Amino acid sequence: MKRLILLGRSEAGKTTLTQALRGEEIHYYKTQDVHYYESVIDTPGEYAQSRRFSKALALYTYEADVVGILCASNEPYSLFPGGVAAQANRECIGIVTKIDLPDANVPLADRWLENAGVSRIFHVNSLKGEGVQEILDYLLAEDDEQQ
Ligand SMILES: Nc1nc2c(ncn2[C@@H]2O[C@H](COP(=O)(O)OP(=O)(O)OP(=O)(O)O)[C@@H](O)[C@H]2O)c(=O)[nH]1
Ligand SMILES: [Mg+2]
Repeated sequence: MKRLILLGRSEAGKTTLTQALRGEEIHYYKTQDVHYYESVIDTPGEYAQSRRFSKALALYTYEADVVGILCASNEPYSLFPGGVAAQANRECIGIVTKIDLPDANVPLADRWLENAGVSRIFHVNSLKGEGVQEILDYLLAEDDEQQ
């Protein structure tokens, strides 16, 4: 199984998705440093929001097989500049989170992630587990293809 690193602003839903991917009970936990698991690396949103700390995230991508750029469906603007995925020497996927929210604008989040240059996009509601299996299948399938 490939290891996925999750990047995105604070509150984007990285920790909740990490818990869903790992089959854990969902509980709120404010991420203050990088959490390194076998299949997922969970990062603090503040790292992505700070010019200085975002450099640390670039280094952490080397520890992963796939870079996951998260965008919540109700974010007011995208944190990720156009073409930023090209800066990673790993495959970059997009993940739209919180698709269940009443103010969700999934097509807009899709456009932002496409502009960032991701290879494909997943849609999740981590609280209900919706879309989570698709990410797991993708991480497992990629592994099979390599063998
Ligand atoms: N409705 C809904 N709420 C979600 C979803 N995913 C996460 N949340 C909520 O959004 C809030 C923030 O989620 P976190 O997973 O802690 O966000 P984070 O990206 O890890 O934030 P930082 O640790 O600050 O970087 C929590 O209250 C979650 O319950 C989702 O798919 N749907
Ligand atoms: Mg977190």
